[in-house]
Amino acid sequence: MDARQMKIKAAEAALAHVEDGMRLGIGTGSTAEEFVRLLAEKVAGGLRVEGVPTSERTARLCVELGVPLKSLDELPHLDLTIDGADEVDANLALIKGGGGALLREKIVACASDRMIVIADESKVVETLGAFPLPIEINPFGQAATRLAVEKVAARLGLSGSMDLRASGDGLFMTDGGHLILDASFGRIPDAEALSSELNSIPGVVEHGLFINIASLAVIAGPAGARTLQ
Ligand code: ABF
Repeated sequence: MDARQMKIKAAEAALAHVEDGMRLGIGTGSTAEEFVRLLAEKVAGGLRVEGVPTSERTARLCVELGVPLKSLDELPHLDLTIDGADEVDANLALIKGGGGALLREKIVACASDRMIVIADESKVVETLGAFPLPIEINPFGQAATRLAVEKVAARLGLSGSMDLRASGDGLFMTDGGHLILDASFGRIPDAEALSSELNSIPGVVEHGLFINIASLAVIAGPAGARTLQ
């Protein structure tokens, strides 16, 4: 089974949790896009769902494939969100944001009764942090925010490089008009402490640590899909 087939397997298993009439948060990334393709087939077959996309990119794909969309303001309470991740640990703590959509992903997931993560085995880790942690920051005062993040990291014994995410000739800009600082800590032994420290920095809009948000993860490997919960 190649990487794409594993993403499809995880997406198929998550689709089994989707029921007629559900209000769905729809994630971002290549695994979430496989889910959108499968969902679109079900919609064409008569399944009635309303989706809230977590990015402009996902919104475009849903429109193209005929998945009905609403805004989160129209549907502020969702039944289920299905989204990918960059890392998943055994407690369902996640690093997300490699695709740059972490703010909307977190808002949508937290507006949902349940969040199911879809991923392949390569995303499962013992300790979060090998994947650089995306930290979404306001462009105003970005140098001061970076210093504040460095101080927090040092206090928690974390070290590593921090790079503003680039795109083409310039800086990557999120759907919300913010920048992303990718923090390569290597290991984040206490993700909960880091999360709450980052939340206390005014220039940090949001960060990619998702703790106590996911309720289930469907992990696909060469031998099939398993769940973590
Ligand atoms: C989104 O897409 C992100 O939070 C995560 O960064 C990424 C995972 O992408 P993929 O499924 O392409 O690996 O879910």
